[in-house]
Amino acid sequence: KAVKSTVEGAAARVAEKLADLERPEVPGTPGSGTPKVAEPTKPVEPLPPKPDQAGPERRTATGAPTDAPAEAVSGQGRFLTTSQGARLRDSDHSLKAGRRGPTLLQDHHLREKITHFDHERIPERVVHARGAGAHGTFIGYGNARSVTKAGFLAKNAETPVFVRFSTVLGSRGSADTVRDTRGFATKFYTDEGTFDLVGNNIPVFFIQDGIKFPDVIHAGKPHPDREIPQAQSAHDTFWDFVSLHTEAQHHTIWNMSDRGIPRSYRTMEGFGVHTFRCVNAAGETSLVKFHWKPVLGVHSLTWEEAQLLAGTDPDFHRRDLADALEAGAFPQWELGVQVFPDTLEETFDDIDLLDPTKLVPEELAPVQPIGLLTLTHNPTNYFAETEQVAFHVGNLVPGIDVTNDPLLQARLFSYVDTQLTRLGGPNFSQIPINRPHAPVNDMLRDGFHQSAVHGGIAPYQPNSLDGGCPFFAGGAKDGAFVDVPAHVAESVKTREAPASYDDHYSQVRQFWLSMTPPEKEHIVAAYTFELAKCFEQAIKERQLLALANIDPDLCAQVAAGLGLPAPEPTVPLIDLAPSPALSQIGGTWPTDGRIVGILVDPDGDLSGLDAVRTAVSAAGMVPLVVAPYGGKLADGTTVQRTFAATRSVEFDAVLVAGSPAPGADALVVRDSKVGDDENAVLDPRVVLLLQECFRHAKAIGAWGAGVDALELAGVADAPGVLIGDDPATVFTELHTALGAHRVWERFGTVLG
Ligand code: HDE
Repeated sequence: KAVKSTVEGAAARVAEKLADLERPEVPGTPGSGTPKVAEPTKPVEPLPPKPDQAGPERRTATGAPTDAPAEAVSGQGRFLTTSQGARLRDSDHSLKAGRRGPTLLQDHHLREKITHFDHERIPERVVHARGAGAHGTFIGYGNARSVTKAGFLAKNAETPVFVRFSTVLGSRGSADTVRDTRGFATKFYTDEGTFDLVGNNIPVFFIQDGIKFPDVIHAGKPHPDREIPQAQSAHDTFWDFVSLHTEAQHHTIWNMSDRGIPRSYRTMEGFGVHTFRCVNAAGETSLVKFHWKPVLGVHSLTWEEAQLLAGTDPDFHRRDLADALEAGAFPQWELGVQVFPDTLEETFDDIDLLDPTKLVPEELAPVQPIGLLTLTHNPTNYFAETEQVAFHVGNLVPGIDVTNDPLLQARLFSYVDTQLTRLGGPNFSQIPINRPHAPVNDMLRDGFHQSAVHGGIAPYQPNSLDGGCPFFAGGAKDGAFVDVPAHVAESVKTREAPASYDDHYSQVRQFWLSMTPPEKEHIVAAYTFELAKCFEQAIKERQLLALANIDPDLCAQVAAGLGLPAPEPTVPLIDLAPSPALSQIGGTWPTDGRIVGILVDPDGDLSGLDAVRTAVSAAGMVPLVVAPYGGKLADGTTVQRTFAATRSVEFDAVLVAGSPAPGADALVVRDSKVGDDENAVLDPRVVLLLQECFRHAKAIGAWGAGVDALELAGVADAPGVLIGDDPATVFTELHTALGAHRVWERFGTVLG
């Protein structure tokens, strides 16, 4: 009875409240002839945008209030809260029926925490899953005006960019230094809309038509039965594909060359691969290939270094990029273009510009620099930026348009499509890293993860309700993207390729003939390694046949390594003029951010050490002091690496400092029973380190009795081994040697 009266009381109070409420006047009543709900009679302005949801005040890690930008503080606000902002007293214990449980279903905090965690992962990219990103700036030189009207290329125009480098085949957690193509994708946040240049570090591609992309990727990815090998092309299905589809041989020889194992993302070239059609302000068109030229030069690892690094530091490239940015060694690339007349044939010097398995040698069409990219900042959050960034070859700006390259045409479909699954719906361009910096006024509405609160009532065009807005731009004068009215050959529908696409070998041979002896040696070793990892005899033989069609000498060397007969070529060998620009050897380059290991005997003579460390830093490089054990040396220097925790592959060059003191048993181990110099032996970890550096053709320096160590390791007398009494002179010579990246003449003499 009591309950009943309470309910009745409440109902009465609600009725009273409702009676007090001021009711809106209803225009017309049923039957009176006027509609019950008012129709809008005049256009209304869109609703004002809602302010972004305000975050809690910012606090430092210790809880003190701070004005630091959000990305600089570890957490926000003083108290831990739920996703709804309720403060939490405990996030370590679930709510249980008594101390010994069971856990209660009603524990909403436990459920929120676990549920969110359960859904933290999104699908990794189907290709290019492993990557590293960086923010930067692009500055135009202004000299591309005659070719393209793109505003971001204007003189001194500054455009923010985000770049993502990647491998292709490996999963998100795979190693950086595998033999593979590297992605080099750049998002230019221009005033005229976002432009994405989604390129690779290799200027040609495996296939000529995008319809074969699933095939080549299925062949390169791990075998579907055992899901091995990870991030490798050294397996049967890859070589089955490329030996059957000989159009892939050009890309494959680039992968087998040193280009497949870059030293650093900072020392990679980038290529747009396809030919683009550019248009200038006068409406004149040109065909254009885009190139990125690294200011630090193009440099690679050796295959042995790459393999060791995959184990000792799988994040080698990611770390190198992040460390360089943090240290202020900002990597730079010049954007360059090769420009060709836009003819009906779409060829240049008989090279089909729409065939993505062909390049145009720089000797025939020089790369003209048109702007400078400088990377300056690491991402604040890997997932938010590097993982969620979504590139698309169709993100174009006025002045740059596509061609009919059948590979590019398929890409124009694929990139948006893949984001729908990967980023969970059609609104991925609202994710902060993908937001254009140009104003957006689209009529795309709703969908999963819609975070915009659109005003107005008429998301269609034209309309007469939302003020008739937005309007179409009146063509190019209003900065509109106008598709270039390129000629389309009148033809019949067909599933065929042009005849020029049948030449699968001439440029592969040209690449081979353009290499220097050490580069050729590396290519032979790479083919031999990869084919030796295949099991099927027929696949090895078929690939040897492809090699014979590239170059009989290349084929013979690989065949010898495999213990198989070398077949005769089945196509006439075409000798195109070699292109020296394809070789990585020659010239000297800046050494910014290179790592110099300094081996030190803690009991030895430390004089000169400090000066050398300072000189290495002053030269823009990173000195790392390596000693048998950690802690501090007698002169106060901190040991950064111990023999147990480092491997030669971490360094671009090594120095052996000073002398081991008589009787010291750290760097140089003397035979304790005999105790004389003749029986001195070197710590085996130092022997390994020095011999690896020697084999990998790195510059090695030593002064004073540090030279003993080189002698004991058997590496004292060879080109690029720099010995002297004065540490400063030794370092200067080492620095000069490092400018050439490696002591090239040592290859072939010690590697056999
Ligand atoms: Fe891609 N490629 N691709 N690709 N590609 C993707 O897009 C695709 C091709 C390249 O760091 C995917 O967002 C097709 C050539 C880079 O986020 C996908 C074809 C070149 C990246 C896709 C190609 C590239 C991708 C996977 C043949 C060099 C990484 C995830 C028609 C010019 C971008 C994604 C990043 C990524 C499709 C060929 C470069 C599936 C269908 C040629 C650098 O959309």
